[in-house]
Amino acid sequence: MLTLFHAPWSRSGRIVWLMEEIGADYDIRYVDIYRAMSGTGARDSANLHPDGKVPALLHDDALVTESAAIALYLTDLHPNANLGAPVGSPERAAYVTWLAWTAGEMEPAFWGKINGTAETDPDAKKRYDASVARLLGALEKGPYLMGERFTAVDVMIASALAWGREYVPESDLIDAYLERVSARPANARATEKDGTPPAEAVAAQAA
Ligand SMILES: N[C@@H](CCC(=O)N[C@@H](CS)C(=O)NCC(=O)O)C(=O)O
Repeated sequence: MLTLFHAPWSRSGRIVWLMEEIGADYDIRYVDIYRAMSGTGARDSANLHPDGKVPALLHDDALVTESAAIALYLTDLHPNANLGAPVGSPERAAYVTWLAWTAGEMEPAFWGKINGTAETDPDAKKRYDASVARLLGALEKGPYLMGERFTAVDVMIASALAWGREYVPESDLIDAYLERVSARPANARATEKDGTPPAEAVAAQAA
């Protein structure tokens, strides 16, 4: 049994999208979180994440947190969905590298742009420029970040780009890429589930 701890319009939306791409059988547990940018919301005692964040994924009794780890876990769990790269496959090295890069390089680089340090700190600027160059380099080959095949790397990166489009330079390549991936039916289903929790889910959680 897979249960996703999810807060609308947050980083857990990417995991809803991934679940829909996989066609996984899963439940969403809608929880509240503290939202630093608006100063709203609060930690929810129903959320099993050790830091009160989302996403968190419960697989039977096993808890996985960190978006990149969850993406790897889910694509390994569902190899037939062909959204990852199994151990031993030629694409495995690139796949785990991209996933770790999203968390270890891309997110910190983009935050540097959002909070302004990329304008004042040469190291933050170097990191930001390198991240943008890596993205554009991959998209020049395209049509997806790992080439011909759409993978969980696209879910991770496209969701971040769509959220923070204004912090990445104007680029027809990026715009066309976002258009291509957001036209996917799984993306539309995820958007529907992401927003307002269905009334039945709220009632079930309150019970
Ligand atoms: N590195 C984590 C970051 C998770 C994260 O910061 N999530 C935000 C929502 S976008 C959150 O839950 N914030 C609540 C808080 O900071 O208390 C991941 O990628 O999963």
